[in-house]
Amino acid sequence: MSLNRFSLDGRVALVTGAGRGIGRSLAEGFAGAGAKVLVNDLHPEMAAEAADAIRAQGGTAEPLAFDVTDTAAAEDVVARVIAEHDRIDILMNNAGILIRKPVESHDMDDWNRVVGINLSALYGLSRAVTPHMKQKGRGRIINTGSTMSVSSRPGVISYVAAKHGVLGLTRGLAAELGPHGITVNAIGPGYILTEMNKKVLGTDLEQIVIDRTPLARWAAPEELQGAAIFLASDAASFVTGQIIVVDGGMTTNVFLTESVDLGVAS
Ligand code: NAP
Ligand code: GCO
Repeated sequence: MSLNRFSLDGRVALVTGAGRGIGRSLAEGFAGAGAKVLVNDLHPEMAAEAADAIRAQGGTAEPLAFDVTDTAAAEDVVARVIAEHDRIDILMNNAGILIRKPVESHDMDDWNRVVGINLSALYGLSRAVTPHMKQKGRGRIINTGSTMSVSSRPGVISYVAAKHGVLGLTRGLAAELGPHGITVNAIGPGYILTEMNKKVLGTDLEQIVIDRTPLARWAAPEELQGAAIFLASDAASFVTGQIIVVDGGMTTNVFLTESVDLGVAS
């Protein structure tokens, strides 16, 4: 075993939604830790560009474009990966979307689309890799949740429900797959500067997030790499069924950060 328990040398990792944003950053992080990364995205050109960028930095990566909600395609991809690489050590279920609408206009199409991508697809891909990981006696499944896995806010009801579901999926799979040497965990990003939040930057929400976050800022996608690499590595060999919330302290903070000196005896 490597002296560096955080190393991913020799591991094969599939990262979904990795054409940009958090997923791309996680793919880069896994590659930097030594993994061969299969870069998934809905868009072939985005997957290819992200994989090219990882190789240009000396990492090992190849694109693997498919729609994570297409269970048959996902199962076919996993079978091809195992046939070609004889292993898939890490499944990083990251792809996700968000719809911001009040309940009265947040219709069932919205609900089904968000739950399909943010929750059902994670189950489909986890099912696809489980037989192989069981045969190997080891595996890492990491799900991208959110602060909305452990809290909520108005206007994103399908997202809150799906992300709470991600936590339940994580815990349920951890319970069932643990005896087979497979750990299942989640990361819960806070407010991250990605395309998903492009529409809220410049609105009141941008400052509200800062005011509610003890670290008083939004985060960069690469600030999620550490938690994901840890969970993917031997360093987390006895960690399963957990969520690592990476939110600058937001979900532990009941006061506006600017009021931090209120009620403190001077
Ligand atoms: P992003 O910038 O929108 O990137 C997500 C990527 O996934 C996009 O390239 C997207 O393609 C792709 N994707 C969407 N549907 C897909 C599908 N069916 N199959 C394959 N790929 C698909 O989002 P992000 O901010 O990086 O978020 C990534 C994950 O982190 C999501 O699960 C999100 O819920 C979660 N998260 C984000 C934040 C945040 O503040 N950004 C915080 C907490 C959790 P399209 O361009 O077609 O959508
Ligand atoms: C929003 C944001 C959040 C983040 C994230 C917070 O509109 O509130 O997009 O939902 O994406 O989920 O953890």
